[in-house]
Amino acid sequence: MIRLTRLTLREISLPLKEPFRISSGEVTTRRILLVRIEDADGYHAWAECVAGGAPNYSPETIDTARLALTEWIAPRILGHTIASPKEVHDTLQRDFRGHRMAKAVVEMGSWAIEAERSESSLANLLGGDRDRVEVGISIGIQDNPEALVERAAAALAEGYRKIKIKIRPGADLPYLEAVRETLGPDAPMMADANNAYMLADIDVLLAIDAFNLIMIEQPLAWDDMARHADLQARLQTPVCLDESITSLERAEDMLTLRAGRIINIKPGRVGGFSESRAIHDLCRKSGIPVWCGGMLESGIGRAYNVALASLPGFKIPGDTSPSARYWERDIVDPEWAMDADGTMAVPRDRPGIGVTVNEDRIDDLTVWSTTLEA
Ligand code: OSB
Ligand code: MG
Repeated sequence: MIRLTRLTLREISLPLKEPFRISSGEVTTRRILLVRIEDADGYHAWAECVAGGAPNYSPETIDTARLALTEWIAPRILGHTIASPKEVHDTLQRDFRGHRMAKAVVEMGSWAIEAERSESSLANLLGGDRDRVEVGISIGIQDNPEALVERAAAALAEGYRKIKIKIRPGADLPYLEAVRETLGPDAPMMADANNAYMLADIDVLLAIDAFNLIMIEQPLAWDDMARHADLQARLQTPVCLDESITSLERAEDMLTLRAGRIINIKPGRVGGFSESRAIHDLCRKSGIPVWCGGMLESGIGRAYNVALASLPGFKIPGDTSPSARYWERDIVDPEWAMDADGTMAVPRDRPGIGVTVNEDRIDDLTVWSTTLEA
């Protein structure tokens, strides 16, 4: 039984070590919405909403999430006795369209509360069965192929098990070619286009096929399925869907239409852990590998991603890079670290999210804060 009594919403501003550019936009300083969730018995958990400052990845933003949390999510949840985190999910879906990132922060936070209450690690509570997860890196669009090669080679040398390269028209073939040439034919490379192409760009997409990538992530429109099916039929390289998979039903559609062969699961994008696990289970049954994506999370959001990535169907290294890849100083202790073999420890021996939240540092970074109570 869970009875949440207080949600404290805070926006913090955390500068990235270097700007992160994708085909649809650039982030220099990450605006991050954190939520501190408290229950009637005095347990609490911090959770992170993955929405960004602008609607270039999904229609949601920090500001729409604040509105949804304040107006619709908090009133449905606060003060109500709820049997399980899954019931939080169901309660938030009923006659309530969209706003999945805003819903996810409360749904995932309620899993963390449940973990605290049962003195279980989040990973164990979710059904994770690994002590370490394999880590990949997502490298933003660079000014020229040489700059990209330098970063990709450094990442491979650091031990990363998957090198994801952001691409867009004008920063694709020569960039991928240069990296493949330097890293060698067996280096684990993939590309992520964040919707930058159309079917009319088929010649470029067919040329990308020659680079022997593990996958190409979301080449076409953010909400498309049918055209991805058309494209997948013409490509050797597996298509991986990210933006298009907003629910279990969309994952089913991908399977039915053969619109892709791999799914990037971001729990925030699909409304939380209940839906993430359902997608994971479906994919496992269907022989579709999944991996855990990232949204430039702070150490709090990263804790949730690492816990999810410890589930058995997560067969491909995730975008769960260590804290130091993003921030001068993270907001959790210890910071997330990667070993030289490109793996990260899953904190399965600690109850809750597995790291200590540095509340003083959060105070220093806070832009605004508001408390909602039952
Ligand atoms: O498409 O996976 C994406 C970051 C922001 C928005 C979308 C994406 C990304 C990344 C970064 O690729 C992954 C990470 O957190 O390192
Ligand atoms: Mg992506």
